[in-house]
Amino acid sequence: MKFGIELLPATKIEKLVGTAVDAEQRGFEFCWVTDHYNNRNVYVSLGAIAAQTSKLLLGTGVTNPYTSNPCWTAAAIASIDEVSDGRAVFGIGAGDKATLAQLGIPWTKPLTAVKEAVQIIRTLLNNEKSKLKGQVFEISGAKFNFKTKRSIPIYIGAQGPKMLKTAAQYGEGVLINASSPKDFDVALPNIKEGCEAAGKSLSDVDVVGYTCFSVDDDAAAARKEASSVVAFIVAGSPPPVLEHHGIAVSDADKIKDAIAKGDFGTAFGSVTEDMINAFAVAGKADDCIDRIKALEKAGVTQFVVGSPIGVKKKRALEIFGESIKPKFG
Ligand code: F42
Repeated sequence: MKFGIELLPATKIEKLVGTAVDAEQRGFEFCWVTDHYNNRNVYVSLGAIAAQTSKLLLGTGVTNPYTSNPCWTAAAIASIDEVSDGRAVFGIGAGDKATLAQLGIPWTKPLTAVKEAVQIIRTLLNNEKSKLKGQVFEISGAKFNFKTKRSIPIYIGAQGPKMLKTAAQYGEGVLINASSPKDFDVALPNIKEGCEAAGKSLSDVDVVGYTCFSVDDDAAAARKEASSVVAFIVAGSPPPVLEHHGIAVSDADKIKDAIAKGDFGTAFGSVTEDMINAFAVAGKADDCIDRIKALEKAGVTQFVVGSPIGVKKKRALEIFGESIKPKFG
């Protein structure tokens, strides 16, 4: 099992860099920085982290094909690879419909947009000329003025069946926002289909569990900390996903309504133990180890600790380094 950490540049970049340095020392191999236009910029964050770390692989976790042209994005990740001395990994997903709507950007053909963007970006990163008359992008001969030194692995964020297949077919890795083995049981056949379409084996694809994670010395405190993130996941989950986890749609609606009204006390207070079990990896170190082992059995090859990580991030990373990582060779 490989381990990664998700960082949100909602906090000062200086603080983000501190957490990344800590994560590197605690044995994480990947650092994924999220991309939302209303947070600090993902590439500036990755560049700052690159300057203070030496081993961590640094990725966009994830960018999208819409807020910047794929050629611009390709140059941005190539620049991160240069300043980090070959440590960049590139993560892209469809982006968030509601956020893009705020920017006046229509979410046109998201699956096609990701596919075409990956094609354009890979060509440029291979120091070749990109020419594509696609359904979303029309690139009439783009080429870098500089050379990249190596091929940067491409990871695709995916939830839906078609995107999962596409991710396995066109990418070196698939980033799945899920914390329960049940979700990977559903995802894996699609990933295998994508591998078959590309003539590669499942072991060629890094299957990443991008989880809601919370560890603490006090299990109840860790689970309570996770409940605020779980509330938003439950509110945003479609009925089939809720039903798959045995969660009543009416219970989820209660949380959704409370969030819409800004009544976060009710929303977070309505999160049940079953919801936490379905949408988070939370508890003491041993609880988390058991769940990570179950995820490994279900096919996960990289485990990413995502928000909230713990009650106190610093202590959570200590627990990870001292008690969790050593259990995975
Ligand atoms: N989104 C962000 O904006 N920022 C982040 O930092 C971020 C991180 C992140 C990390 C992991 C992860 O898994 C997702 C993450 N996301 C982040 C969310 C991501 O950007 C996507 O919103 C999310 O992954 C949802 O994508 P999805 O896999 O569910 O794909 C959507 C587009 C979908 O509907 N897929 C369908 C499917 O079956 O997979 C296919 C839809 C389809 O076929 N569309 C057709 C097409 O050509 O695009 C068009 C159909 C038509 O009617 O026109």
